[in-house]
Amino acid sequence: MSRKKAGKAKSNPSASPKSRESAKRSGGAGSSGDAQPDGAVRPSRPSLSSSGEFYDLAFKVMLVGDSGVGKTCVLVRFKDGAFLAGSFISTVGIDFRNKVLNIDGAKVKLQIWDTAGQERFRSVTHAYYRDAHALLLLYDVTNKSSFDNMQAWLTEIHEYAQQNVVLMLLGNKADAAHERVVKREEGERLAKEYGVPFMETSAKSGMNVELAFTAIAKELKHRTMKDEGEQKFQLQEFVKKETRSTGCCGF
Ligand SMILES: Nc1nc2c(ncn2[C@@H]2O[C@H](COP(=O)(O)OP(=O)(O)OP(=O)(O)O)[C@@H](O)[C@H]2O)c(=O)[nH]1
Ligand SMILES: [Mg+2]
Repeated sequence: MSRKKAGKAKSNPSASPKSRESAKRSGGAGSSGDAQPDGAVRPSRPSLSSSGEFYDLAFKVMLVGDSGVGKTCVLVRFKDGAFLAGSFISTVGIDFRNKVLNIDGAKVKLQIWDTAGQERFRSVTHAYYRDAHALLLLYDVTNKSSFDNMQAWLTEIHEYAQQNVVLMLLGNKADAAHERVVKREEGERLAKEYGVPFMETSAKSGMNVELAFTAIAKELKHRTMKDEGEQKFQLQEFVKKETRSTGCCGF
């Protein structure tokens, strides 16, 4: 299996759809290998990166949800293992980071797009949906309106994203027990209604953050590399099992 280097994390906070095209040409997830009919990228030639990271498959994952729900913090927790405490700096436009995961023997590169939740950047976000292989839709368990807006986000996703996009609902800030206004059961109910996997996360404590991205990467990998005789991967079942075993959401 050939492997390609993973590009270094890039920061492009105000990227427009136009600049995104040039980013693609100069090394975005969609440009560094052979695009397959399923949209996954399988690099054709191995090469060595400065960080020594190679990958077999590449996918684009988008973080969406209202402003302030913790999208950037979830991404920073996943990428750097740190929590961005202190004053809230709202994302402008869009930004992305890469991370390579080892999924069942394959190196899977996730290019993760961190979108701005603010309404005024919505048209920028719309332009990215169609390229996304997976979407993590976040609300804040301490903010009722962010949860009430899930319906509108799901409608938007239905309108702009690919039909077979992998979708997961995340209730973030589960560490903030005293400020919680959305019960875990409410999140579970909504997810069930829409048939999507669900878990509560905390960018602050790190709870379930790695799991959310790993589950997405597993689903995308299994969809792309269907090995003979291998059992079909069940994302919902995996999430249920793993969140239970990590004692999810026991705040
Ligand atoms: N307690 C707690 N606070 C969090 C958590 N995640 C994020 N925050 C805080 O919530 C605020 C907003 O976080 P961001 O990650 O910047 O929010 P965002 O969704 O990226 O917002 P936009 O960029 O405007 O769309 C910051 O002050 C964070 O410190 C969490 O898991 N727990
Ligand atoms: Mg942000």
